[in-house]
Amino acid sequence: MQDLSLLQSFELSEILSEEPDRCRLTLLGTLPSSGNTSTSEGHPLRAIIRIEKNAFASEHAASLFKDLIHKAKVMESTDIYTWLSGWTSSKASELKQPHGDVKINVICPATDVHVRKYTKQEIILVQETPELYRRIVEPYIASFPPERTRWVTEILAGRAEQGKVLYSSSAYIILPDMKWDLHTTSSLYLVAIARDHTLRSLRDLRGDEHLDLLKSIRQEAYRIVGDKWGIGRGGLRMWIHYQPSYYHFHVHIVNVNYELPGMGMAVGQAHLLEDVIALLAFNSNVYEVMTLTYGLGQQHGLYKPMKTVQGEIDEISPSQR
Ligand code: M7G
Repeated sequence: MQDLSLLQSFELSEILSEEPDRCRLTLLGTLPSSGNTSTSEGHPLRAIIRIEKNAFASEHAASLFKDLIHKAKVMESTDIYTWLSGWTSSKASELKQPHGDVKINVICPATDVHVRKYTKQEIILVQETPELYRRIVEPYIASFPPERTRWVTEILAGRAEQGKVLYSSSAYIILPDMKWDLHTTSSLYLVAIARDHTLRSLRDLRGDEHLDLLKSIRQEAYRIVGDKWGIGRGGLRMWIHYQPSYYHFHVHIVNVNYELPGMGMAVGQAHLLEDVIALLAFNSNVYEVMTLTYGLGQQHGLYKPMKTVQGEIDEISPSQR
């Protein structure tokens, strides 16, 4: 089909597929017949149209960023993190839209840990026994300065993102995650943050102490997304990362149909809240005694120590293990 004027007469009837993670929309509709075929003459023809955004060209990265930032609006800013909505188009009509078509995240000043986290890298799978947790992971967590989670303290103390808080109690807070553009329901992404700062990760969860907290987060998350976005039970995927980037306990609350790129939803890394609740109900100390298997990027602070011990473990013959 060479005739662009025919394409301009596209009549949309249905959105077949919305894939925000791939920046892709697939549409069903009709196009007028070009009159070339005897069978279709006069009748509109059924047509599928797929629109996909191209990847950014890295060779123009600096000018691309400057151009985008020129038209961007700050969505939120907490501690060293700022996220903005930007417009790739310069058309006045599009600039008037309340939401841009790109999201820009800024971390400044960025630490080495941030640089390593965002560097593309190979991963290996490691097995963390309770003993390795105590010997390697706990000291690693303790080595982070308090500034690492200052964004959490700012939110919990009521000094940041307060206009966006969806739920707050003496035990936790629910608000939109920095990853969300705040309006695309198909990529809805919220985060529940516990107030108890001694609760660092999945490893610290105990059934007798934390089941009420986890069940309450599950209940309120369903209530909020049901009331506000019309998403019913079964429409949410809630998970806990191990290892997380930030060792202050939080739960990811995401539209179940959204496929997060990268490691965010990988097996081993993301533990379903439902499964965590079931396991803790079965055995209150399960995360104290369990061996946890997860992927670690080459740049991760735990990569070298865990790879070294993993090598030592692999050298022991199975009969000695
Ligand atoms: P994580 O499992 O520790 O690490 O999750 P990840 O970033 O590798 O997923 C922390 C979650 O908190 C992520 O989903 C972040 O996008 C989110 N997050 C991080 N920061 C710094 C902020 C922030 O300042 N505000 C909000 N609302 N969310 C944040």
